[in-house]
Amino acid sequence: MRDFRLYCVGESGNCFKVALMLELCGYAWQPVFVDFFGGATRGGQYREEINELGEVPTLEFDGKRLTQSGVILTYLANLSGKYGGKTEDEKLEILRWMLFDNHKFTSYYATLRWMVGLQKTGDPAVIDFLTKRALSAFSIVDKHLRARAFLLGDEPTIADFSLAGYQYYEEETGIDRSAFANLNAWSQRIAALPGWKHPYELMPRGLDVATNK
Ligand SMILES: N[C@@H](CCC(=O)N[C@@H](CS)C(=O)NCC(=O)O)C(=O)O
Repeated sequence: MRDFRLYCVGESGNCFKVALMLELCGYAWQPVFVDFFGGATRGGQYREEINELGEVPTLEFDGKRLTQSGVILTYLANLSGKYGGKTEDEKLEILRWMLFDNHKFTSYYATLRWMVGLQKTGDPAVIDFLTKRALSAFSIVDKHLRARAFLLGDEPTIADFSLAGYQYYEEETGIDRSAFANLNAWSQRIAALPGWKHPYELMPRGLDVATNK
C-alpha cells in the first residue's frame, strides 16, 4: 500500500477534493500541513522542492509528487478503479466537468470566498465581477443537476468530488444558496456517501478557528 502524504491546508477546497477521494477510496494517508496563509507556497522552498506551481494540493508517494487536483483525482480513480467512469464517453464527460470546474466553477467562487469570506476586503468591482461569474457557473451546474443525482447520472464520480470542493465551507460570500436547490441537494447527497468527512475533520486549519485570521 502506498504511503500517501497530502500537502494541504484545511481551508482549501482544492485540497479537500483530494482528501475526500483518498477517504472514499479507503486509502491510508496523512495530511502535511502547509502554512498557506503564512506565505509558504509563495516562498522559494515550497516552489523549489514541492510544487513549482506554488499551489496546494500536492500528493506525495513512492518518491513521486503529483499536483493539480484534477490530475491527482484521475490518478487515484485509475489506481482504485473507483469513481473514474467506465466507458470512454464517461471518462470524457468527467474531464469536461473537471475542466469547467477548474476554469469557472471552483476558480471564481474560491476567489470570491477568499476575498469576501476570508480576507474580508477587495475592490467592489472585482467582487461584483467574481459574484456574477460564480452565479453563472452555479446556475449552469444547478440546471444540469435538475434531472440527475450526480453529474454523470446515478453514480458519483471524481467530477462530483472536484466540483464539490468548496461546497461545505460556511464563510459568507454574498451568494444566496437558496436559489440553487439542485446544487444544495447534490452536495448533501455527496456528504451522505459512506466515509465522507468535512474538510476540517480531514486537514489541519491554517487560520485561527475563533477569529478566522
Ligand atoms: N487548479 C488547481 C488550483 C490549486 C490552487 O489554486 N490552490 C490554491 C489554494 S486553494 C493555491 O495554492 N493558490 C496559491 C496561488 O494561487 O498562488 C488545482 O485544482 O489543484
